[in-house]
Amino acid sequence: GLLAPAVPAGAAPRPVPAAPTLQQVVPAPVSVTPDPAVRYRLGPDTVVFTAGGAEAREVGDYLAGLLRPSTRFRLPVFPAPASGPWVPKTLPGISLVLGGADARVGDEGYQLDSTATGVTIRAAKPAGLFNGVQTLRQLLPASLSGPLTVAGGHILDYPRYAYRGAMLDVARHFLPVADVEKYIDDIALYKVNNLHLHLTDDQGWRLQIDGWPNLTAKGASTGSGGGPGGFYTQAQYREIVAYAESRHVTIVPEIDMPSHFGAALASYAELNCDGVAGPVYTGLTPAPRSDLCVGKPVTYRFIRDVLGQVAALTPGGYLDVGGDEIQDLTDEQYTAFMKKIAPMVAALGKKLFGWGEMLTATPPQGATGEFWIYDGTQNEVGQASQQGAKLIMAPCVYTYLDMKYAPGVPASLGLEWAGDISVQAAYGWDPTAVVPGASASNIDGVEAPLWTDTVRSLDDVRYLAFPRLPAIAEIGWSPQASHDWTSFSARLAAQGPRWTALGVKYYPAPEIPWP
Ligand code: TNX
Repeated sequence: GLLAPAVPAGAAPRPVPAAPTLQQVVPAPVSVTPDPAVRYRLGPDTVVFTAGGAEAREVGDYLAGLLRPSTRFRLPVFPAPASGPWVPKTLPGISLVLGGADARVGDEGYQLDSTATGVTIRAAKPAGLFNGVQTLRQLLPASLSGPLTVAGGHILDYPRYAYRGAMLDVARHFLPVADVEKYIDDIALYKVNNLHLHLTDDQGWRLQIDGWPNLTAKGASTGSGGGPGGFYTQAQYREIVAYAESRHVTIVPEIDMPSHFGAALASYAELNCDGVAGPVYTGLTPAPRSDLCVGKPVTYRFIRDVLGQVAALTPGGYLDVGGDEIQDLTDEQYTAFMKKIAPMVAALGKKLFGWGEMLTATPPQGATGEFWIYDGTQNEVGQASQQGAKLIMAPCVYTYLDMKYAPGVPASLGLEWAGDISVQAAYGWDPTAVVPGASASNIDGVEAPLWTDTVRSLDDVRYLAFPRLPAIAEIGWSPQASHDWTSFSARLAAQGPRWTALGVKYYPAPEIPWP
């Protein structure tokens, strides 16, 4: 007949995969205390209790929604009050409790107790509950089938850095909303809490701006390599922001200036110093015309309008104005430009964010610079941090996910200007040792950028990000004292089947002992 049996008659039964141990978590938790005498087994009667109001309830609904399709369990979500003498220490089932956690968990940490009767996650804030749920997911078998046991014991966990970021360049190659949302889910599994969207560049302008229709009519019409382009309407951008919020991820929007401004220049003749708009550039960086016209008043009217709309659409605290790779402007012009832009961002109630070069030009107090290149500016970046600038570490030689893994790998994807970056290289660095003279207390975190000059699809993004993104996520989350390649590579190996179950096609790096 047409319907072949799923398992051929006489085939050996599939081996039941071993349940993960309590230590098998990426990023490594701060402290893990296994109790081998007990374990919790999820079953058809398991209930999800949430205590702490609507925000705890949302995390409970999210968890149940993740588990229901494969387990076929009902997993009802019941609210329970956060405190009160009658609330048992551990409710039977999975309990997500806001309040009563160890003070060390802070805003994003959690504690997890796994016993014979259930798993309880406690946190001070909803983001902590959400992060605890990411840990719980990794403690369940990747396939979410077979016996669903969670190893017994106790975890106490909180991040080393408040900012763990991934950057996605949707300018060079546009990615539709659904793909961005999938990437948000991908990064949230590793407790990455910021998605930096590179929304504009020479090859494309990807956000609709009211009053400037050519930005999307022309500026979004193509991309790197001359593809079809695309853009987000403001409603779609809001949808991405809301989806990210539901995953406790903050969107950091970047409008790159004063260079990498070519798509805007191509869209409006008046923005060009010579009053002539050329075509949208579709080649590789650098583009022939990239710097905006610093001497024209319309430039600042345009920027004020754009930044105002982006700020209004974005609840997160950061507004990223790029500031990288100046082509023709003098240092004086660049500095004068940034001195005009910084107060605009402040007036919009946002924190100024930009690439490392920006810290050479702006008053460092209150500004955040993303360090990426060793071009001689790194000493100035270190000095700026001593004067109060905040740093995000994205050193290109370790964190640039668009670099190849090895010569010719992958064959038709990725660049090599910052070298090849193996998984071990992506894991082999410490944020405090990157920028000479950097003030350790002003390092806010790490980021893994993914430029899409050669990257065309979500599958491409995932093949480059996995397995390197979890390496950088661990550097951002886990205590430096736990940094250990042998431990990491073993824990990373256990993620492979998870990615397969989630439909993520990853690079099976030879240095990882995949199961
Ligand atoms: C450098 S990193 C760039 C990007 C390119 C990338 C390609 C940075 C701030 N600028 O414009 O896409 O190289 O790897």
